[in-house]
Amino acid sequence: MKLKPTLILVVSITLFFSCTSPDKKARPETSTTTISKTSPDSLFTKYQLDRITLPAGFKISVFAEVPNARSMCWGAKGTLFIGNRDEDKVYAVKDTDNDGVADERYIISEKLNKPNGVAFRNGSLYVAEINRILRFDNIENKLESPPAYTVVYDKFPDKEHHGWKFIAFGPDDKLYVPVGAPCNVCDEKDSIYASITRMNPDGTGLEIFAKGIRNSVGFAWHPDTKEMWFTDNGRDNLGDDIPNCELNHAPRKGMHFGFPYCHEGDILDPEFGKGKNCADYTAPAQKMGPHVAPLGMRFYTGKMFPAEYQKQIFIAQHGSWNRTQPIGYRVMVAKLDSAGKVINYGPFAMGWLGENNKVTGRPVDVEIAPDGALLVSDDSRGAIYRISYNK
Ligand SMILES: [Ca+2]
Repeated sequence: MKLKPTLILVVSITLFFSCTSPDKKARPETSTTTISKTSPDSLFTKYQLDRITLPAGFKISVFAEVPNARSMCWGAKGTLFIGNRDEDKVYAVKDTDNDGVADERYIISEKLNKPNGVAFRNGSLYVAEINRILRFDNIENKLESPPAYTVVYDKFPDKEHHGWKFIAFGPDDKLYVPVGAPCNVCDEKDSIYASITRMNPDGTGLEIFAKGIRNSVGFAWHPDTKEMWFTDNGRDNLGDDIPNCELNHAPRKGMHFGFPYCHEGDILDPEFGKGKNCADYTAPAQKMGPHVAPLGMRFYTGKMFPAEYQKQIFIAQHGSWNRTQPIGYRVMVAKLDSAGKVINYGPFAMGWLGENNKVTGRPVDVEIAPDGALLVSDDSRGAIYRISYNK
């Protein structure tokens, strides 16, 4: 491990209210901070990364400290953007000297409503709150003095239950936005619930892409087929061992993945499944284990990892909150064959759930860094880890 000191420079910005056009909102009133210097070794110790087990040749380190780090996306100029769920900010970090440790950190916006999702397109950062999509233009040239945001869309439901959103642009240049079920299990009349929607980048043309999805907090498109894959969190209160959380494959618009009628492809819901048939819905491509809480996922397209990981799916599992024996708290890999079937599903990074069920971290999202390292966000510790490979 390199012993270069880390310079975490937190840039101070103070911005003032400005009112321009009807869809331009107040600038963030962001203020101040600190400059701290922490060595990679002491960060490794602070986050107890000695507990983490990885396949041979891989190692883990701390890339950045970011409070309540949730979903991540890269800008075009090497900026990593990070959303919040339990806090109200959107952050950006940069590793300007390419040593695998972020050395600049910025607050892009604050006082937002669970800004969990971030996506980047043509120089603009898109942020998903509970009921709105916001856009920050030319953002990488304005990190120290972020612009006011433009409201792209503000008609999503305002219910908080499963209301925080992962977002991403698809190969069709549409912004994909999930709308979770506002409950543990329910059959809402408004068909926008329990769906993944998509819209044009300007907020027009909203349509439902897929239905029957309880709460997806992560999706990505296969680099060759351009088909969508997504994670979905199974319902609670059917016991410790059912239903499984799901990895799903949605190659076309209009598919229904079962919720709330059928869970994990083969379990009818005791209440909402009456008179239904699981064969009428699309079963998961992979059952991921009960209550594991799969969130972010990405296809590996970097150059750093061994060939066996190329175009395979890394999946962050946040971990169970109500299972007798906790499960999850790890990064998994699902491997696909050339026909797109999952042929292997197993652990990649483990150890955040330790002896006596001691939890030292909760993976939320994964992202491939420009150098091919795998970043893992952890909202519980406020950190982003970097998993790298050396032969
Ligand atoms: Ca650096």
